[in-house]
Amino acid sequence: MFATMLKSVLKVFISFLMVVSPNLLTLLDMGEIPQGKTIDLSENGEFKLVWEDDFNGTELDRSKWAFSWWITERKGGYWHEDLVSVRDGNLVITAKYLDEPLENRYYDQWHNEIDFIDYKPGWYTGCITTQGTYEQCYGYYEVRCILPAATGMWSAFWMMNDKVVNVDGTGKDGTEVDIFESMYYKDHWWGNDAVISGIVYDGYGKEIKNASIGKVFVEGDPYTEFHTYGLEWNKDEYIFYLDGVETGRLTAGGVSQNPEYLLLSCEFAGDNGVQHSDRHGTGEISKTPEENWPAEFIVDYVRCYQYKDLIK
Ligand SMILES: [Ca+2]
Ligand SMILES: [Ca+2]
Repeated sequence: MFATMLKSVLKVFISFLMVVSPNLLTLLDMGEIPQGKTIDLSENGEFKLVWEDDFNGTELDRSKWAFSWWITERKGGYWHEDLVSVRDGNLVITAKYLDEPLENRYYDQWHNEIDFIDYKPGWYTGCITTQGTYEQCYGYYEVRCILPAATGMWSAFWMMNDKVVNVDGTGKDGTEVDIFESMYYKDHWWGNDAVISGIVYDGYGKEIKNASIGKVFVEGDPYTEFHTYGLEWNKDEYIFYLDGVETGRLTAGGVSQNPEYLLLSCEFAGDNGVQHSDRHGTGEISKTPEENWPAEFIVDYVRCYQYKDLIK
């Protein structure tokens, strides 16, 4: 009851802040699902399937995916390939606390360390990417998945290229496109059955720019049911989809005109491998209730389409 009241009061307060700051509007939008257009992936439509992984094997197909070896210690935890598996037709990225640290097999370019960073006891999960195996400019991208169910979990299907850090006042060189991010599980004070979608460009320093369509509410329970999250990307705009229906569009900064790679990841908010929610507000992870752990990000498939008229 108190939590509900607190939530209502905060919503009013946030609504007031939105008037003051348009950035908060994009960050904290609490609107309904917009009724946009429906994506047409039929043979008669404008798209052709050009790349997919249905995760039908018994291990990750390394011709399609790389483990994200370029970064090992990640925010409030560690990424490790042992937390990534394929079973029952799905990719499973597991998240859990380990008292016994795993061996770090990778040189960490992100931290410019000469030696491997020693992993410590802490929160472990994984990330896979098509960097170096599949990159594409424009098209339609879709994931079908169940989100990890625990406060503090931060799963995402997103795109990047190496020009995202290039500060030129635009996103045309490269833009981080967060097709969906799930960082507010429904136990969180303003969590619910929703994800957020948005873009980031001009790096991650003081020049960082971002835009978001805000919260997108899922009809049903994204933590126990499969839903699809999609992005249509053409030279003029990004169009986000939930279960095949448009949820919003973004054009800020100009749309990326360069190929980008895909990432599927789980993260924990924090710094230097230590979990805390201060910077991203995902909520503190708790080892209890024990039934929350291990949490699993379950992915049925990833599909990439291209506009037929862009295929030579
Ligand atoms: Ca730029
Ligand atoms: Ca599958």
